[in-house]
Parts: sequence; C-alpha cells; structure tokens
Amino acid sequence: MSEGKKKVDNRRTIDPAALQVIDHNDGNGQVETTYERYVKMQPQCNFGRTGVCCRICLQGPCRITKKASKGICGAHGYSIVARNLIRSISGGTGAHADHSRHMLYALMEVLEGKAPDYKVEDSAKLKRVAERIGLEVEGKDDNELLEGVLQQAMADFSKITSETCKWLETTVVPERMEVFKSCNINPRSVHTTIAETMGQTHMGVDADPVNLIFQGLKTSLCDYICMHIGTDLSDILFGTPKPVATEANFGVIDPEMVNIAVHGHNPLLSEMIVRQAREMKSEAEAAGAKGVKCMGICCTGNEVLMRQEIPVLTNFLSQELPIMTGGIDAMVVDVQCIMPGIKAVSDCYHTRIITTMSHSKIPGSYHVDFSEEHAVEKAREVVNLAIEAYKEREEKTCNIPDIKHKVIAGFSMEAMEEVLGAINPDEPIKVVTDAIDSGQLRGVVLFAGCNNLRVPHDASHAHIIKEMAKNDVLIVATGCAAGTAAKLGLMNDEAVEKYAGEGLKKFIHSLNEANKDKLKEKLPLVFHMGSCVDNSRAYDFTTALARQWGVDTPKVPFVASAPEAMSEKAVSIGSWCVTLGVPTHVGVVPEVTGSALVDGIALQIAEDVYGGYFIWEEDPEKAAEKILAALDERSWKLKIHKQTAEKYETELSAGW
Ligand code: BF8
Ligand code: SF4
Repeated sequence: MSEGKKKVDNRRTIDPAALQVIDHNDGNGQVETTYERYVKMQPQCNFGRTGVCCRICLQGPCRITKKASKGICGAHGYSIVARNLIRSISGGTGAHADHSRHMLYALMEVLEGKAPDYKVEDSAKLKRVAERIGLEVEGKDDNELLEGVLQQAMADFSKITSETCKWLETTVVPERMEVFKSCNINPRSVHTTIAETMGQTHMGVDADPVNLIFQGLKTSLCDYICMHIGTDLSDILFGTPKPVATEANFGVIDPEMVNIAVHGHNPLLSEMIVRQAREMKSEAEAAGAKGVKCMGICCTGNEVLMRQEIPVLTNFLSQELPIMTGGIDAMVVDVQCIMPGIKAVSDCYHTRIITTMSHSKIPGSYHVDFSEEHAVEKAREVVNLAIEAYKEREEKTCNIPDIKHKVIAGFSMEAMEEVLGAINPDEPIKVVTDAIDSGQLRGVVLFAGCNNLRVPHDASHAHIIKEMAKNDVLIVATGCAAGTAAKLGLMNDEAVEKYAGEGLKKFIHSLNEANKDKLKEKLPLVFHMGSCVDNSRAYDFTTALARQWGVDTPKVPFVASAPEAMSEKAVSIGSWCVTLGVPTHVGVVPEVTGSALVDGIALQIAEDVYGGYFIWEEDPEKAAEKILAALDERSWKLKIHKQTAEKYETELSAGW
C-alpha cells in the first residue's frame, strides 16, 4: 500500500494527557486540531515528499516522472532535490539568525542604556565568552567586554571578508576547521552565506548536486554559528542554567490561578513575563484568582524552564490542546513553531492569544508590540490581558487532565561540568571518557528536534530514549524531544531506577553520591540541555569529549537523534551535526529520496568527507539498533586506534 493510502486516525499520540483532551473533544465538541487536519490532508503529494517538485521559476511547478525525467529548463532530479534541500537549510538558518540577532540587538541596547529593564546577569559567562573568542579581558569592565563580544558577534553575522568566524573557530576542534577549509565550506558570515545560497539556487545557476550540497553544509555551519551566539548571549543576559526542579504536562495548569502559557522561542519577553507574573499576585487576587502561574510550550518554555524553573506545559504537536482544557487564560507567542491553528481553537474558549513580535502575527489575535525599551511595561500588559481573560473564564468548562511528572532540568555545559567535577575537579569530562573507555557507558546520545504527525506523537522519542537508557547510553536532550521526556516522566531520578541499565545506573548513582551536598535533587535519566538553539551546548559536549581524548569529533561515540523532526530548523541542525562529525538519526525521512544521488551523499559520501552521516529510520526499534551500532563502531575504532598508537609508540591515527 502506498504511503498516502495508509489509514490514519486522530489519536496519533502516546501522551495520556493529550489523549484525554482529544477524546473529550470527540465526545463533546467540534474543535478541530492538528490531529484532525492531518487526517484531512491525506493523501499528501509524493512529488513534494520526495523532493522532485521544482517551483523555483514561474514556468514550474516541474515534477520529475518517468515520462518527464527533467524540468522544463532541463534540470535533472538531482539538481532539483539538492536545491530544495539547501533552500530548506537556508530557511532554518534564517530562523535561528532571526532569533540570535534579536538577542544581539537587545544587548546592544543594554550597552547603550536603551533597555533599562535588562542587565548583564552573568558576568562570569561574559568573561568566558570574551576569552574564548580571543579578546583581551584583563582590566576590562563588563561594558567593555560586552562591546567587544557584540562587535565580534556582529562580524560573524554579517562580514563579507574571508577570515574565519570566531564562533566557529573557537568552539570546534582544530581538525574540523582544516576539513572545512579544504572542502571550501568555511563561511564568511551568516547573512552572506544565506544570501549566497539563495543566489546559487536561483533558476539557471548551480545544477551540480555535490556543489549545491556543499553550499548547504556551509550554510548549516552558519546555523551552528548563530545558534551558539544565541546561547552565549542568552546566558550573558539571563544567566547560565543550573539544575532546577519542576513538573511537566497538562496537570501543571492550576484552575485556581491565572494561567499563562508562554510559547515560541525567544526568551526576551518570556523572561520578563515570568518575572512580572510573580510580582502581580495582588492584581490576580483582586480578580478572584490565587495568583499568576506561567508555564511553557516549545523552546520559549525550555528557556524559562532552564533558568526560572517554570513548568513544562507541552511540546509542539499538542500546543492547541491546553486551550481545550478551558484552564489557559492567555497563550503568549513570540516566534517559530507557533501553529496558526491556536487562534481558531481559542475562539471556542475564553483564552486570549497574544502575539508579541512585529514579524510574527496571527489575524484576529491580541497584539502587544514588544520592545526592549519598555520590556516590563509590555510584560505587565500581557499579564493584565491574562487577568482580564481569567475573569471571563467559565469554571464549568475546565477539564484539566490530572497528569504531571517531576522534572529535573537545567543542564548547561557549565552545569554538567560542575556535576562531573564533583568526581574529578581537574578533568570533569574525563569522568565520561573513562566510563566509555571502561565500557560502563556505551556512549552519549543527544535527542533533539520536533514532533511530526507522520509518526505518532512522542512515541519514537519515548521508545528510543528507553532503549538507550537500557543499553547504558548517557542521554542529553533539547527542544521538543526534551519536552517528550519531561511530559512522560523520563526526566527525573525515578526514571533512572526504572529504565537505566546497570552501567548507566551506577554512573548516575556515583554522580549523585559525589554531589549529595551540592544538589537538592537527584540526577535525572535524561539531561535537559535547553532549547533547540542550545543544541550548541550539546555540540560543546562532543567537542569537550573529543578534546579529552585528543581526537577529532568523528571518533567520538556521540550520536544525535531527531526521531520526530519537522521544521526547516531541524534540517539545518541535522546538516551541521553531520558536517561537524556526528552520526545523525532522523526518524522522518526528509525530502531527498527522489534523487538516489543526493540521498547517497547524505548517507554515504558525507561520512567519507566529514565523518558524520545521516541515518534515516522511521521504525523506532530499528533506529535504536542503528544508533547503538553507530556508537559501538566508534568506541571499537577508538579502542583499536589507541591500542595501535600505544603498541607502536606513535600518534593516535587522525582518520576515522
Ligand atoms: O526550536 S524542536 S518543533 S519548538 S523546531 Fe519547533 Fe522543533 Fe520544537 Fe523549538 Ni526546535
Ligand atoms: Fe522547472 Fe527549471 Fe523552472 Fe525549476 S527552474 S520550475 S525545473 S523550469
């Protein structure tokens, strides 16, 4: 049976809280959500699905078939697939650049005294970043350091000269830079490269699939650069995350509180809303509530979870459902991954959808025009709108699933080093490399990425996470993958006892023992490293492991997995993971299978050149096997290379 003919139903989730809301809606009302729209959308077009539909010029769409093996201009399927793919990488990079640039603007305003409600919260991080990018730090105050850091960040964003971007050069091992230079994919800057890619993929420019893909990889390195800038600047402005304890899933909605869901990606406003919500208790009490409670969706949620201990409400796919509990008074959105569908759902309830960014609006919603200059005032305006909505809430419509789980989060790289440092203060990362060398751990896996209705919601994440835990893999997570772990009770100490294999259990127990006077809570099964932008933290972990072993990253038993990838950002992140030497599992096959050549580059040629490669695997059981095999292959090779180097008293082999 072809993919388009498969039977689909609207219970495509394993989240019990989401299922309760869907079932209640089926019995009760007619609110349409993404789960129903997916059903209506079937069958989906296979030309688009496999990447062989070109709409780049106005003669299109050109679709590659047996009868028409080339586009009207003569473009082969491989050129069309490669162009579409790298435009997608460019879209993801553009979105991350948008986010990070906003952080940059905000800090520039802080420097100029135009954003009085913000200040540098983490001088130590500012100093560390300044030192890392090669600035002189001795005798300089925060403002001088900040100015230097921002100037360099601006250069990485937009310079047109050819010197290496600082956020790339200083965060990867030197061997990586050599590979980028030799393959001619060392980018000039983020904006320049996005523009190059759009130009190179215009009608009648580049038709060479390898050349196109390499440009795509160069673009993905820019995605990495601006994500790393975004993480660093957010830490400088709001503080570097430390371990926090809270809860996740719909049970965090408190019917006696004014409930505000913050949703999107950018922490600039959500941080302020969280702070103001705490201060506006009396206003909420005057309206008859006990106070104001904030909770997070998607990556804005991850940002305020990591730094402000704000509960997780849900992840991408189930974003419409909390409104249908009747308990959400306002859903405040900034940018990215916000379904326009939330507006129509909110029309059936008292919930106010509040957009906040001038370039991200939804018709018919409330709009609070956010500015750094008036951040507190704007945040108060948002909270007031929520309090007004609370007054209109009809208690009888509240139907909140009583499902929530304990969550331990807040594991920035600095926090990881602190935890590991309790065992080995001089070489914290050696605690992990020793555990891998001795076979106690099989490696490290990063779970990242979204949800996607092509596969049942949360199911692949949960299955593969449990398999990795059982097989003694140290697990870190970001984005909506972390959301799954939090919602389903995989991000706490109970999950360690329940799911970890003996080696992983021992490893985490020894960290708990060493940290017993430092940490309030025991360590979780899945270490939450932050939002999607914070995949930069996860890559810092890979780099740290590589440096500890003295090898290039393709030798490190570290695999990334995006079992439910959805967005263009996920495409760009996956691409830089591969370029930076990481085997990368994707559980939803991207739109490349229409060209065996492009598919082959992703699966095979990438490894020869960069050491990283893609693994497409939709079946979670098979995916777990393939991820473990990728880890084992690397551990085995590393061991052999080390033994050989010792035996012949030579350097460790540089190859992979
Ligand atoms: O940046 S994981 S659905 S929310 S894109 Fe979006 Fe995907 Fe979620 Fe965060 Ni990332
Ligand atoms: Fe068709 Fe070529 Fe135009 Fe693409 S660029 S739409 S393949 S004519």
